[in-house]
Amino acid sequence: MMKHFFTLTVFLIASSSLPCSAQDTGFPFVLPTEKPNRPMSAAMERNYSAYLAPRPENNELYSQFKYTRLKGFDYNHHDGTISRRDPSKVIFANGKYYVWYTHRETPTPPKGAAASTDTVPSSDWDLSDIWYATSEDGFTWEEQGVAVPRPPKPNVGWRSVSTTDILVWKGKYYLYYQGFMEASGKRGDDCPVAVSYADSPDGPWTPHEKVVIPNGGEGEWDQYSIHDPYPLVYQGKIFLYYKSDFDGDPRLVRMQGLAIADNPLGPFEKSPLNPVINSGHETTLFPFKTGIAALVIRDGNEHSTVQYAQDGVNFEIASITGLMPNAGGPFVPDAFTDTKDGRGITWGISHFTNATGNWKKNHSILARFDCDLSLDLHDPQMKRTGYYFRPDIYFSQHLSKDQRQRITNDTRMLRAK
Ligand code: AAL
Repeated sequence: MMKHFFTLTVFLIASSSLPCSAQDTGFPFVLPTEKPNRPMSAAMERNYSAYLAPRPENNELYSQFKYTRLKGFDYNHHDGTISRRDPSKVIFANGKYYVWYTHRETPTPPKGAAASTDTVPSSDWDLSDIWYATSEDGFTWEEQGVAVPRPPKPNVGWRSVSTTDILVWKGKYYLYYQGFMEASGKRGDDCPVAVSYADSPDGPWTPHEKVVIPNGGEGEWDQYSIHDPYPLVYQGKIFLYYKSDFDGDPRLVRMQGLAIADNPLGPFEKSPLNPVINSGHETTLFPFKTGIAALVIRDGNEHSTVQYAQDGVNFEIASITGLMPNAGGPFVPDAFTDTKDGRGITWGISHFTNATGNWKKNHSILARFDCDLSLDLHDPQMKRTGYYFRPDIYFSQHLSKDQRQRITNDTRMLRAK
């Protein structure tokens, strides 16, 4: 008898401590648009605290991505001798769109560091120059030719200039790019960042001939590579995000850092909080509301996410998505306006590496991506969460021989018990 009285007492005390709403019913059938006043699990707390909306279709920083083949670029029948990759952000000037990118045109496809020569590339971005193209509609492009050629030895980038991005600052144009002083892969994908400038997006471009974003000090995360320079204008300064590969081959870790300057030619001061993004590969960012948003792709714990930093430094996951653009160079109308009301993005140019799936003809192609990461667009077709892939796509991601052998051994051990 006492046991039942005790249980009833505990239940009444416990019940009385719950808000009255939770006493009566379970979680409501109609998903509340605002955080409900009731005890919730960690997952439901997160659903209301971590994302801009409790469901993805209303989350301005969630989107699917759609891809379109571009017209106007010739790839020598995809034999690996011409490659275009790592596009810049897209800008609109003189009544048309502009994009800059790594252009490799070599007698052979890449052959690796050991076999590389003055004419044989080690990697897909070795022995490259920065070219550019223009477009009336963002789908059909007209290649204009070289913007920044490799400079003569010993200037920074004499071996290869690649992976560029554009900054427009006080009416002048600046192209930041990786400057290789040896064939990529000789020691690692090691390079600093250099810059050239012009009065017009059509050039002529003047090289600054100094390293503008230096490698880190010995033993520091970015001691060897400063990749994917990505400048935005934010808080009245140049916020240049970049990626570095560290922890050493073949277990490379890729994270993203930030360097800030008042002048496009530097000095740039690296954030003491670097790395500021703990995952990702190439850098793709844009002003959003009062902060900065980032597409975080491919590598690291938080790959396949869109992230947001209210201060441009401390990034949090804003959504989880898929099939993200590799090396995305979005069209960001307010990339350089020092906006306090970033409107987001709806399209850009990205790349596909090893475009034919044949490493012996390795080369990359540019492509267009579209999305709805914009406060000024509401496209429900971009806000779906499901993708349909035919079964053969799944079967193409098959077990390796070692995995099959491990499974065979496991079954054999089970049978032997
Ligand atoms: C890209 C970028 C940088 C690297 C190589 C070419 O995805 O991260 O540019 O150096 O790969």
